[in-house]
Amino acid sequence: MQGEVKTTCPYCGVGCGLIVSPTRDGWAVGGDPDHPANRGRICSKGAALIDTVTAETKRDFRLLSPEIDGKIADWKTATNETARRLRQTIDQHGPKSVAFYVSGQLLTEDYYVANKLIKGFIGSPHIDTNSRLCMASTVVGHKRAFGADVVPGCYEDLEIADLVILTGSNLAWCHPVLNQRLRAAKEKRGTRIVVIDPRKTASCDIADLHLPIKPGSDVALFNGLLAWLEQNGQCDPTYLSRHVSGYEDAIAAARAECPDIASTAKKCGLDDPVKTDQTASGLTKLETFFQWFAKFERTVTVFSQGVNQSSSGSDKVNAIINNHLATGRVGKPGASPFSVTGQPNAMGGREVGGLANQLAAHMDPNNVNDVNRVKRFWKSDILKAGEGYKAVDMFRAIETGEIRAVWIMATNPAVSLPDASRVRLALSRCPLVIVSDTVNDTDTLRYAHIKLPAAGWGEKSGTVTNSERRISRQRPFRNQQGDAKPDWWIISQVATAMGYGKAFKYRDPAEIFAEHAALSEFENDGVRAFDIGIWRKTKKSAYDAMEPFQWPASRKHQPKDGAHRLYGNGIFTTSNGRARMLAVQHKLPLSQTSTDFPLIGNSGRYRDQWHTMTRTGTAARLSAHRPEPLLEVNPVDARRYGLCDGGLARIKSLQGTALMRVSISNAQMPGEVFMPMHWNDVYSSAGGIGRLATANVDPYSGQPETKYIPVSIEPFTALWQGLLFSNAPVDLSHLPYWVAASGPGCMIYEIASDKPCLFKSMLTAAANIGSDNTVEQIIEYSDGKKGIHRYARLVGECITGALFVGPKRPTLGRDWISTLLGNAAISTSERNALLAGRMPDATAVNDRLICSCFSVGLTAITRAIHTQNAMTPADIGRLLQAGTGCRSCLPEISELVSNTLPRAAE
Ligand SMILES: Nc1nc2c(c(=O)[nH]1)N[C@H]1C(S)=C(S)[C@@H](COP(=O)(O)OP(=O)(O)OC[C@H]3O[C@@H](n4cnc5c(=O)[nH]c(N)nc54)[C@H](O)[C@@H]3O)O[C@H]1N2
Ligand SMILES: Nc1nc2c(c(=O)[nH]1)N[C@H]1C(S)=C(S)[C@@H](COP(=O)(O)OP(=O)(O)OC[C@H]3O[C@@H](n4cnc5c(=O)[nH]c(N)nc54)[C@H](O)[C@@H]3O)O[C@H]1N2
Ligand code: SF4
Ligand SMILES: [Mo]
Repeated sequence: MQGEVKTTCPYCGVGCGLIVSPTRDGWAVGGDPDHPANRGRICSKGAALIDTVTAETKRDFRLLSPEIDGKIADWKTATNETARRLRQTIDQHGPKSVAFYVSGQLLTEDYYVANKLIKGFIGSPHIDTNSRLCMASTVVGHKRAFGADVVPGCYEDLEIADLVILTGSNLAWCHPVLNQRLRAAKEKRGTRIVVIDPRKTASCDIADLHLPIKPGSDVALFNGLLAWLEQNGQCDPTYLSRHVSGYEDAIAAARAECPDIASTAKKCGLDDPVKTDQTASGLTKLETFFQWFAKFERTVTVFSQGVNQSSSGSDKVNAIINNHLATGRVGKPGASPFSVTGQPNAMGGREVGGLANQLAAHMDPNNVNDVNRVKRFWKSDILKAGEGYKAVDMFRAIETGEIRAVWIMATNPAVSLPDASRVRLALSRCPLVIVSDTVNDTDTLRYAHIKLPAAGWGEKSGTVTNSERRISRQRPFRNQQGDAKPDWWIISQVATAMGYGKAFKYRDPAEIFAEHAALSEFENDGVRAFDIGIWRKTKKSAYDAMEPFQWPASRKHQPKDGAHRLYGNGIFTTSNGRARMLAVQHKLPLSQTSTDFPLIGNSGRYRDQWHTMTRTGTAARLSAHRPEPLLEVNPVDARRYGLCDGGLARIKSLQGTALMRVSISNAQMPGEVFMPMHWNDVYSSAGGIGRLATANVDPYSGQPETKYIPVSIEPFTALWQGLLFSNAPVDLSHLPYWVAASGPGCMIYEIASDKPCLFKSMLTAAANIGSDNTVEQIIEYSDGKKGIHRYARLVGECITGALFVGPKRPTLGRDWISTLLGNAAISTSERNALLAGRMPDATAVNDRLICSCFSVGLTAITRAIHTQNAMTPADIGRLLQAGTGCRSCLPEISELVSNTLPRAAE
């Protein structure tokens, strides 16, 4: 299509700049050395972007045409019919019967247009976004403390700080390039790093201190810190008197709750002998943490979902910010509270006002002046004051029939919302479900009456804002697949078909960005922090040439090169210019364990999967890192509940059940288990945890408590287990356990059941992918006594399926077999090796992928440690190259060399 293209990664909120260059048979991707977020760095997900792009096209993962009630339609019919059904709903049930549920993965331009259509023209306040599950508590915390939703710091702060605290953040896996920057800074200048997380994560690899607090106890910890700072004369009275209000109340609350270190330790579960081992200085870990906070002026506290996804999420955010305000450490070089955002455009969504309690461009839906201003700007005669339903309530209103039409864009709520069974029930009852997505099968799409194919990364054009307020361009480098169209185009066409054409006459995203910029400076006069007015008249050519910049970017405040901070002068966005400290109190999580559900279920992310796997699940090298969802459990609990490593376990909560492979690990504290958030009905029989999670929410932010799910666990005894390889879809719905993963040449299914099964039928039932006149043949080997069965399905000389069954989980060369299925023909020796269950080359057995850049697995690394005396990650790098590419696997390699890596099930 064209030469080198500079664009931005579509995954995490680090917002790395990438360069995509054409190659003979596709494209190559690398980090952009000029982009300030990453300066050429990249992580395992970013590096595998081309794999996902290629896989999704090759293997028919994409949604290529609009569909109405299961029938393919052209765009004119689809947009007209969408408009007609929305209009009919509005006519019969009023505008508030319509809702949009959108996403931090939309580009700013898409987001702006969706927000404008529903609020300004349909006249419904009900638009909310998956950021409700993600950043909503931080938005509340920022507004309460600073008067606006502003991240004061920038990435450079992590490099120049003396102390970096990661609380509720697994930076090594979730913001890997920021973690690389932090690691490099530590190597250079010895930055102290503290991790506050109930479990030991990959981020602990470079930490000096890990505080495994009791889940949900962050407010007590930071209240304890505040009380201690005050008692020890470590607060900054000058800063407080000039720039902060609420200090006395906040201190009183903190002191009442946590008068000393001992009481704080008790509240946070750090009085447990297992957790309190003293540091070299003879102090307890908690004392050490407090002393470091007092000592290092340059302190950054990074926080993420361990803080936000809680019924006290907003208070946790303010408890953190309180300590930074008390010590005058906000927006100064190397000193700030720092919320790292999750999605590529979580920030952009907050800027356009995509949350139900936002209006647009940092304006308030409850402020009549703001509403009138936006009304004038949009030339809307229907925009009204008032908030819409937040995500959980929105789906409740769908369930009751109050909302009768929902348009879901770029999110998969049937998986990611808590109490997912109830969300599915709501969707199944909703008279009109419209879903815009890039792929052709998601749990949510299965409920759609109208499916609209969206152009994906690499095809669409627009902007995203990263965690440090930096706006960058995503640029296209390939043609749109099938009939797929950019989201802004789809929304504008529907708006036009509904009769609002005048307000949605956009020809390209540059026009939308210019309008968004104009609204941000409209009657602003410095009142609203978000102002990118210098772009208000931008033309396509300037937009296309846009370099990454941080906001604000207004006539008063021109962005400069380099890092930019806000509030460093102590003047905040509140009416009196003072920041606010808040009196907050530790509250127990709303979800509570009980005798029926005695364990705390924690949930979160894996290094190489992205959310509900619709994209990362298509790439073999990303799937190989963790091919199955693991229930991570402490050895004590494993014994108590009769679980064994590598076995299967049933997990139950008040809401639902799940089935996962067990991984026994000391990284988990007794009484707590960890589960990944990624699996769903497309990739597993029962690996989704949305069905387990409670829909308890923070009272201020409405953010669900997905990090604290009371559960019970019990062994699931399988009669047999198997590995199934197939390059045609297989219906496994009769099995209690199956998990699908993409292999190099086909899909690989882990299967198991407590009942006998007709094994051969699983292969024959798969759609025949040979041409009509090719004979399909099943070759087999069985040892009935041992319960071992092996089958291969051949079409001509090609192998199209294989199945291995035994009483235990077969440990086979997944990659080797999967590659065979991708090949044109197999040799006799390969055929014999398959039936004998023998791999021709033991090194091809990639039991668990550690380094995805150089395809190095656990076995090879372990062997290098034992036989080649590798002592450090650098040794492993020299011997195997592992860990020398994107470096995302360094934490795991260093765990392996120190021989403490919890062995995940093979
Ligand atoms: N690989 C990968 N990277 C991603 C994503 C992905 O899907 N995959 N998603 C992106 C998105 S949208 C987001 S929001 C971010 C999320 O990034 P993170 O927030 O870093 O990721 P999580 O794994 O959800 O949770 C972080 C940690 O919170 C801990 N935690 C649980 N309860 C508590 C508690 O009560 N207190 C404290 N202090 N910690 C607790 C968990 O043990 C977990 O290790 O990641 C982004 N990056
Ligand atoms: N238990 C538990 N639940 C959680 C979390 C947790 O930690 N634990 N984390 C929460 C958090 S922080 C988040 S952010 C959410 C994420 O949850 P979701 O937003 O539901 O997850 P995704 O898989 O990213 O869904 C994005 C969808 O958009 C599609 N898509 C991709 N690009 C485009 C595009 O350009 N246009 C359109 N129209 N569609 C596109 C993808 O194919 C996919 O179906 O999950 C939340 N749920
Ligand atoms: S850290 Fe990785 S996933 Fe995040 S933006 Fe950078 S390359 Fe993408
Ligand atoms: Mo998120």
